[in-house]
Amino acid sequence: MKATYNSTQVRCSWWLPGLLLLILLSLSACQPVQAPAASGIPEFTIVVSDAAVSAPAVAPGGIVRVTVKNDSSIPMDIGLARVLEGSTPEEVIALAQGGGEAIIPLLTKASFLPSFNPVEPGADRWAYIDLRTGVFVVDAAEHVEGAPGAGALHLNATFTANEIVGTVAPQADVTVEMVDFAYAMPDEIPAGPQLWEFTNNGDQWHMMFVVSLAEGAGVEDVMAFLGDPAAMPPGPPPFEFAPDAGIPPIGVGERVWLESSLAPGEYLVGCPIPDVAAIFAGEMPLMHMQHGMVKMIKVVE
Ligand SMILES: [Cu+2]
Repeated sequence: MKATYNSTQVRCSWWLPGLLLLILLSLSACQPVQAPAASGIPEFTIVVSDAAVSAPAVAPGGIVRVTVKNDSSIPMDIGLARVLEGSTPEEVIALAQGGGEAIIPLLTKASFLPSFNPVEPGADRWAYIDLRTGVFVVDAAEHVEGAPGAGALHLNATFTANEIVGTVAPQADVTVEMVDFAYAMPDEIPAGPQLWEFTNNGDQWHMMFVVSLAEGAGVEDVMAFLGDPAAMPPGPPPFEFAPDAGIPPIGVGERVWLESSLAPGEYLVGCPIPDVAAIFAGEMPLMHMQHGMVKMIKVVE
């Protein structure tokens, strides 16, 4: 797969801005909302300092609550990934430092779990994650607006989950099933803090951004903007990101719960990730949104 990617690198270069943009989108997703831990769910904390990431060497497997705490002096982008069968944490760590262009090779070696972009100094963020069992990498780097550059300092930790300990799923308020290429989810969502359960049942990684449309703008305007921002007429973007909503990219088979809060109104949700199957086949990829992974939802009091 990597060889295919290399041979199509030039042809794929046009979608890189879109890919970089989706990382930017992931940065605005999922701001924290405080909530007490549900009972019966094991939990552990990952702490990032200026010099190191500390995580338990062995974490409880199954469904766990993971808290990521930033004890460093700068805002940090902190993400988790599952190391795929046949790959090593060292390979994943090396690729994670490669910036936007290493993302496609990285996808063949790691399955993304939630990332928190950024975690402010002194702050913490959390998610429920179905770790199942496996080997995991934590990656922390100084927060950047937009795509991460190659060569920035990354701090890493590796942990394993050998045994299913967490067998209780938190009670979700909103369930979102992500497939290639659609969201199965309610059309109407209650306003205020809600626990969203995201499951990736597709064959590709997926994400969800949540935006409110500018007056008179439609889904075509959002797709045109994401596809090629430079080709858009001057003026503000045709949409505005909803704070505290959506999910950054997660890998195939992953299941994650995040709490977020939306004000009443109408929102567009969508997945701007390029069609990786097309990339691996050496074809021009469309965004998942262009394949239909986009939807209007209504948030009601
Ligand atoms: Cu998608």
